[in-house]
This record gives sequence, C-alpha cells and structure tokens, in this order.
Amino acid sequence: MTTTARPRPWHAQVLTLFPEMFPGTLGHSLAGKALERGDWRLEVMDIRGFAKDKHRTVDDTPFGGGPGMVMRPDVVDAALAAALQPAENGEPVGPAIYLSPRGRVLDQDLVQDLAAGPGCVLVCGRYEGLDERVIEAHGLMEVSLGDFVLSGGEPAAIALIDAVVRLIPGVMGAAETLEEESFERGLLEYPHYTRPADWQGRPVPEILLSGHHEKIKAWRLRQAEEVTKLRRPDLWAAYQKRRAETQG
Ligand code: 4FN
Repeated sequence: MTTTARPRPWHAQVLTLFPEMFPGTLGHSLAGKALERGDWRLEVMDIRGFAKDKHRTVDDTPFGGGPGMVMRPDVVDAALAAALQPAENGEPVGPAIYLSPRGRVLDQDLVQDLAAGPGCVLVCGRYEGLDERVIEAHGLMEVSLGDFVLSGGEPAAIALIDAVVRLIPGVMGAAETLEEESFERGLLEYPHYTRPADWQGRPVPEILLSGHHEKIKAWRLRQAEEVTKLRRPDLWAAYQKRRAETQG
C-alpha cells in the first residue's frame, strides 16, 4: 500500500490566558467538522504555563502608574518562543499576530493572504494588553476587528480563524463557496428570500418567481450595487475603482 503525501494543514496557534475559550464556536458547524477531519489544526497554548515564579504571575502594574495591569514581556516572549519553535526548525508557521485595537482592521484581503499561507500565531491580550517591548521585539503584526472595546483578544482570534478556515479547500460546501462570490467582488449581498412566497402580506419580488435566470442574475447584481452604494460608500468606491481598472 502507498500513502499520498498530504500538504500540512493550515495551522492556528493561539496564545491566551483563557485556553478553555477554544475551540469555542470553531468546534461547531463546518469549521468544527473540518477540524475533526484534520483539514486545519488548532493549537492552544496557555500563556500562564510560561510564567516563571511559583505564583505563575503573568501581569504586573504599569510603570508610570495608572489603572489596570500589563502582561509581562518575559512571559509572553517565552510563550511566543514556544509557538515559533517549528519556525526555528525550518517549518513555516506564518505571521505572529497580536489582536489589538491599534492594529490594521481585518478585511477579506488579509483573510485571503493568511489562508494562502501555512497558518499563524495569534496572541490574545487581557487587562491593558501587552508590554510594548514584546510587540517590538517580535515585530508582531497588529490586527483589529474594529472600533469597540473588548475584554480580551480571544473573540477577535476566533473571528479571524473562522474567516480564514472557511476559505480552506474542502471546509465549506460547494454552495457556500459560490455564495462567496458577491463579497469577493467587493459588494454587499443582494436581499434573500425563501418560502412562504407571501408572508404576512409581504410578497417576494416577482422576478425571483419568474424562472428567468439571466434576469434574476441582473436584478441581484443591481440590488447588490444599490445596497452597497447606499450603506457602504467606502466599499462602493473601491468596487468602482477596481471595475475601472479591469474594464468590467
Ligand atoms: N481590546 C479602544 C481603545 C482603547 C482600548 C480598547 C480595548 C482587550 C487587552 C486590548 C478591541 C477591539 C477590537 C483585538 C478599544 C481587539 C480589541 C479588537 C482588544 C484587552 C487590551 C483590549 C477601539 C474603542 C478606540 C482592550 C477603541 N480586535 N482594549 O478594547 O483586544 O482585536
């Protein structure tokens, strides 16, 4: 019998003070099934396991005073060194990312770049976040989910992994892969309808019951363009720019 060499599955390493928060929602639905199949790998490392003292201290008071606590650079560095160990041995691990409100806002372009790579190392902050020096020392890429306050980076790490994993071949059904198309083009989704055809006196747009597939396609594109123009002028401008560059 022969075995076929399989490419290494996409690999997320999460550094967190709350390892029990993982896989969380990533253990459910298609991502969870794919995780069980080994289509992608999740390794969760407890930052506290890298503390050096008997009380396993991971945080300390900020120099200069002020509220809250800061995650110690030596402890986070030890956790990062363990996560980056395969890289030392020549195995690619992908970028080391600190989920942080100061980061570049996550978008589908970055999600695609990450999905195309071997994986990533995700550092989740707690308290007031990491000591600045460990961010500098490791050249951590900072990525944010958006402009709101979180109590920790874990929900952001879960959202990032969810977005990446659904792009891994075999994770999603064919239907979902096709559904990607609209946003792939940079447009919001057209409105969706299902049975009943008349619900509480609200009929489904007639065109959708017509069976004219070409007309339906054109209607949906127009709807997607209208909703994007109206609600996300930023996406609309980018879409138009791209369309001008590629003549269509
Ligand atoms: N948040 C702001 C300004 C100042 C602080 C925060 C904040 C968790 C460790 C970071 C938040 C939002 C999106 C990680 C927010 C994210 C986080 C994220 C995050 C504990 C320190 C903290 C943006 C409102 C001006 C707490 C805003 N994406 N500090 O939330 O980790 O990834």
